[in-house]
Amino acid sequence: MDQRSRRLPLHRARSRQRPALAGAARTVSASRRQRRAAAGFAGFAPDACLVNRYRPGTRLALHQDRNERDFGQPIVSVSLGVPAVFLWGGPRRADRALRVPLWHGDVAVWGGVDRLRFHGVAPIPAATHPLTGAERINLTLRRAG
Ligand SMILES: O=C(O)CCC(=O)C(=O)O
Ligand SMILES: [Mn+2]
Repeated sequence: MDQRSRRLPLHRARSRQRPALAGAARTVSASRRQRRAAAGFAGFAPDACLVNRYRPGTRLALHQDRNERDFGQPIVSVSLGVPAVFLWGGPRRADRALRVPLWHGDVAVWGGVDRLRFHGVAPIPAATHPLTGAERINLTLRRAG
C-alpha cells in the first residue's frame, strides 16, 4: 500500500497465500482476527455476500450501501480478475471522488463514519486476467440482517 492510500479512510489489503503447513491454522486465524481488529471491526460476522460481475465497459454509478440493517457493520469488498478504478466519494453524491486502483486480490473495507460514503466503479477496461478472462468479479461481504 502506498503512502497516499494509507491516508484514505478505506482499508485495503493485498491478498496473501495461505501457508501450506497444516500446523499453521491457528496462526492464520489469529492473524485474521488481528487484521479485522486493525481495520477497527473486530466483531464483524458477515451473513451475506453479493457477487458483481463486470464486463469491459460496464461501471457502477456512485451510490451508498443502505440495504443493511446495521450501519455499524462495515462493507468488505474483494476484487478479482481484471483491474478496476474504485471511486471513493464523500457523504454527498456531488462530492469529488478519489480514484483508487484495485487489482486482483485487493480487499477494501469501509465502515464507521465512512460507512455511508458514496462509492462506485469506473468503466472496466478491456483487459484479460488468467482466472476470469475479460471479467472483473467483485464480492462484497456484509452483515445484512
Ligand atoms: O464492485 C465494487 O468494487 C463495488 C461494489 C459495490 O459497491 C456494491 O456492490 O455495492
Ligand atoms: Mn456499494
